[in-house]
Amino acid sequence: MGTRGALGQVIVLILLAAFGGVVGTATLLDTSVEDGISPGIHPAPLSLRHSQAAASGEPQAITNTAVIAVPGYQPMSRTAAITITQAPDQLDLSPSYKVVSPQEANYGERVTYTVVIQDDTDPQSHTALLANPTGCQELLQVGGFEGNSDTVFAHWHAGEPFAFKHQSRYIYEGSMSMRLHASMGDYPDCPAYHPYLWQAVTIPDGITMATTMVIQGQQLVAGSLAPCSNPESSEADDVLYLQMRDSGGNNLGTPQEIANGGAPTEQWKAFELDVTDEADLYMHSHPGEEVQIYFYATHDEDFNDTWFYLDGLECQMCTESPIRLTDTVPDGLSYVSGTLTATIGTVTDSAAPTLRWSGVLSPTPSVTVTYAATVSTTRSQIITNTAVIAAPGYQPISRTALLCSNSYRAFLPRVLRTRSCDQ
Ligand SMILES: [Ca+2]
Ligand SMILES: [Ca+2]
Ligand SMILES: [Ca+2]
Repeated sequence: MGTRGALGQVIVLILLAAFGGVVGTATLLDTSVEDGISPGIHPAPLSLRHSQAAASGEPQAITNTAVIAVPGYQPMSRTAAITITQAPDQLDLSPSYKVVSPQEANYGERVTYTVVIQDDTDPQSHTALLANPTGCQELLQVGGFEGNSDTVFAHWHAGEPFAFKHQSRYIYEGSMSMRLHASMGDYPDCPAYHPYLWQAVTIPDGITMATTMVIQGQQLVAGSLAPCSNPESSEADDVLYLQMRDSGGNNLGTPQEIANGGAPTEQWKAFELDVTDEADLYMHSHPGEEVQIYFYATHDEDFNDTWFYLDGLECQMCTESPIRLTDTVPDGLSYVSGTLTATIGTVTDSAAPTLRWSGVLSPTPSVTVTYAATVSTTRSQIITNTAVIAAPGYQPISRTALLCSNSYRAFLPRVLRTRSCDQ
């Protein structure tokens, strides 16, 4: 799109849409030097995340506006409209197969089964599927700190006394945000503060697997205005962290740094932290219970002090629909305990001889599942071993491997036995 802009030059703004948080590009084509921007193309990288949950196959219009600000001129905006069509949920698992090695074995001998589940869905559909995991939920309450203190602190716990403030000096959205004081307190004692801010969120029931948990928001770093602090100070010694904790306040994993006082820009900056690993084990063993999203700031108790501001906090938990494999080891074979493995996803053999795998085939489009069995029959027979692959909304498919057991007992002409085992 091209427009003659208020700055007197032709400005062309190109917005390339991208799925799933892939970085797109906004480009300025500027033909004038009068505004202080040299002529040419000025790429401005930006990240676009298609997070709306459009129905499958339904076009969805998205308008994206860029604001161009040049010193001495009125800011101007240019808009690009794109339409994203959520790809139909297509899975093509037809290349999946199952094999056994060796294909002939006698009583007591060990064989290895391999099931490869392969998705041949075209990559474009795959990307769109990735961008719209099923079942995302926002877990935080009043993440923008709007409302009066009673509303905010009905959900948030903050401390220690005087080390935080629900305030409006800096706001990213709405009229309020939260401040944590990595600083000394007031005269005459100038106590060292240890500020914290946390909210407990409940893990939804039914969370099984392929779950992601991401905490994002806006942070701003500024020098402390406390009377004990050195004026305009702030320093990298002062650090704002996020720590996941269990419902009893015990740490889950290690803290992640959000910001430090080394660059007191007084500008809001977005942050995004993946806490899936920290929360994952706990979530699976404690469905329906709480975890604490715990922010805290440290400082080195000198008088170069930093105040951290937080706003627009979100905690998104997303669950993708897994694909499931069920493989029951048939009579005549005995599963070798502990041999079930998979290259991705989760396996369980607790219900052996029924073996299970589940996981998501994105971005990796295939998984290899293997296990070992020993021949437990003394009969000469063809043992048919079938795996069933199921995905939500699809007809299950099955894949079979044939094993010829105790073939030396088959007093049949070899040509017949061979034909039977190779069919
Ligand atoms: Ca706010
Ligand atoms: Ca210091
Ligand atoms: Ca300090």
